[in-house]
Amino acid sequence: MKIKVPDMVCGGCVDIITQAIATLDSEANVTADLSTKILEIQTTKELATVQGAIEQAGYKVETP
Ligand SMILES: [Cu+2]
Repeated sequence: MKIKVPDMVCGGCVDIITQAIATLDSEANVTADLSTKILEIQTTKELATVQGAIEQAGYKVETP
C-alpha cells in the first residue's frame, strides 16, 4: 500500500513511523521517499489500521 505523510520531513520522522508500523506488524517492510512524502508499505494489515498507527505516532496521513 502507499500512504502519503506530508509532515514526514527527515529520517527521524521515518524512524518514528517505521517503528509505529513495526509495532503493528513486525514483518512489515517500509520504504520511505522523503521527496514525495510517500511511504510504500508491505504488510498484511489493513490500510485503515496502518493509517491509524501513523496518526497515533503524531502524523497526518493522505492516500495518494
Ligand atoms: Cu523528522
